Amino acid sequence: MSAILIAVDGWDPASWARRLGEMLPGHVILQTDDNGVYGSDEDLAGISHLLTWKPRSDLVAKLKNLQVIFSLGAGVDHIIGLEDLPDVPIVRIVDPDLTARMSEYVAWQVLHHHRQGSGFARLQADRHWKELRHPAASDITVGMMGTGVLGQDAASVLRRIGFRTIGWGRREKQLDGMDCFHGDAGLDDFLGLTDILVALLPLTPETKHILNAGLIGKLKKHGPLGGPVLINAGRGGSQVEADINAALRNGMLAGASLDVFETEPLPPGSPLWDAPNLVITPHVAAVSSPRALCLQIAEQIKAFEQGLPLQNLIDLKRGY
Ligand code: NDP
Ligand code: OXD
Repeated sequence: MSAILIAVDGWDPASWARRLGEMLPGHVILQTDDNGVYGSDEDLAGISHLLTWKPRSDLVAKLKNLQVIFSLGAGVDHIIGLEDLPDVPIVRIVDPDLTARMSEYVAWQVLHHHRQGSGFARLQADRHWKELRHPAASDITVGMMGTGVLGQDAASVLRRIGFRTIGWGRREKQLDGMDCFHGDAGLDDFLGLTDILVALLPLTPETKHILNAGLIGKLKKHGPLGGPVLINAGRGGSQVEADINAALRNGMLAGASLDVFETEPLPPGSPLWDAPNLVITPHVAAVSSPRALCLQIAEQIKAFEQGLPLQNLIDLKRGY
């Protein structure tokens, strides 16, 4: 019989354990206790399936019979860096509920900058009735950095509103409705056309610190928003926060929205908290319904146990 361990940091695993127990009768389900402890070494040695979000770095080495790892998020950087990672399949979340929520976040932030959300909030605080003008959406090019599951869906929502979209990825790709660029060779051309940059990249050695002053300096300078805007909902490790803070203060960026940070929670002393025209959200862009995600994982576990192939596997060599 399979034994499942739910090992998470910063969430209560109890509702996940209850739901999975209902969906997978007959399975042993262990979870992190209030002190973040998972179980005895003997219990851990019996675990076949690990469901995890930011596990302790020494955990997987104790799972001597592990057969599969499920990331409880779309990203897997919290797993890839673990010590003694065994050679087992790693599955990530690809789920319509998560995807829809990310597209909502991207549309919300793009529209916030397009329709001068911060400017109107300031005017309201001053009880000042004043019209601020905005360009047509069709005059603005949103550059999707990352044209995977999330980048493609968000781009289609933005196009429906009227924005022009272009994309940049690792590999050459053709997508309906957007010109695509790829690799180092395509990056500068992509940036030079981009008014609003939306980063939806996984964190890998190649994407670490990619959102830095050099990159910001290559975004389109004299666009309809008076300067480029950066939105990052991928991973905080892809950004250089000191550079983004400086760019917002010296006008290289007209605005930004960050959902992810180099250190989470963002430390109270970070200068980003009061950087001009920056929207900060606490890694909530696509917080998904545990019900939807548990159902999907339970289906995958059942399929795996019947010898059927797993879906949404990550490629360890590419790192995502
Ligand atoms: P996918 O794997 O479907 O897409 C990743 C995209 O990034 C692909 O287009 C890929 O290129 C591109 N990419 C990866 N490495 C590079 C590189 N070195 N250079 C250029 N492009 C690169 O992932 P998802 O769209 O599902 O998710 C993206 C990320 O969003 C997740 O990894 C996670 O970090 C983050 N996320 C954040 C959430 C939040 O709440 N803030 C919620 C969910 C996810 P190619 O197409 O060529 O493979
Ligand atoms: C994810 C996330 O990867 O929430 O799903 O960041």
